[in-house]
Amino acid sequence: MHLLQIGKKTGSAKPAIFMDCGFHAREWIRQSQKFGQNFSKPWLNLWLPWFNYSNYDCLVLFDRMWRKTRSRNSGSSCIGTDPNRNFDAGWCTTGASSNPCSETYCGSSIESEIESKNLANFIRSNKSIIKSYLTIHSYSQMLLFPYSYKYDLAAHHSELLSVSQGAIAALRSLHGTRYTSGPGAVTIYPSAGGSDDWAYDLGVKYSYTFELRDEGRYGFLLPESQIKPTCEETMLAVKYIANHVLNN
Ligand code: ING
Ligand code: ZN
Repeated sequence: MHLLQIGKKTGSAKPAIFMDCGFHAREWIRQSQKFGQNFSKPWLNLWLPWFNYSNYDCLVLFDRMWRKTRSRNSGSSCIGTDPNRNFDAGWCTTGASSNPCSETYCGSSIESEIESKNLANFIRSNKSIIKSYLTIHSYSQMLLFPYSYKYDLAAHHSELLSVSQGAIAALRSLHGTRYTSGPGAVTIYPSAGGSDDWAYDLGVKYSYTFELRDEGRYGFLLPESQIKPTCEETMLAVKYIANHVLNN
């Protein structure tokens, strides 16, 4: 797995923002963001653009709508685990399945997938500088924050909500794209084992999941003409969050 570091690590330890794209193979739109775009910034950007890269060959040849990892499951002929059900956040209690054939299979254990384990290990070992965790999915036009695995409000709920509202207003200002924001459990659906909830409980306060365009007309098969506008508008929301992180 390749991680890009944009910006220099300095003695004064700049705050870092960790972003990943490509948890779920079929959500192609999210790794189209341009590398390094406008990122000569006072923060360090840690970017994992292809979380689930082993899938792309497979997708082109075999199944464009594949979601999970490609690992084998013992005792089953079904392949893969949902990496966003594989983290230590109420693992496999709600909105996840213990059936290896399910699209939301939580895996044989927490961090059973090499992709989840690598990401969790990296964030754990750089926890002191990572102030924000942003994970990019599609689709639904939502900006989600903890919790998804339970209905309890996060300790920083009001701040996370107001930052999300500022971010989606910035996003909308460019092309008029309307997002909704709120805790995952009530805004999209309850589901356990997600990376944003895990990062938040670890202590990364500004932990958000983006669900990019669209709202379902094209879904995962977003037309090429929407790639650039999606990237541009999303960048405004990311910058809004980054500025808040820097000033807090
Ligand atoms: N959506 C996310 C999913 O994994 C989500 C929504 C966010 C779930 C945060 C849990 C935690 O289902 C997509 N499109 O994958
Ligand atoms: Zn996803």
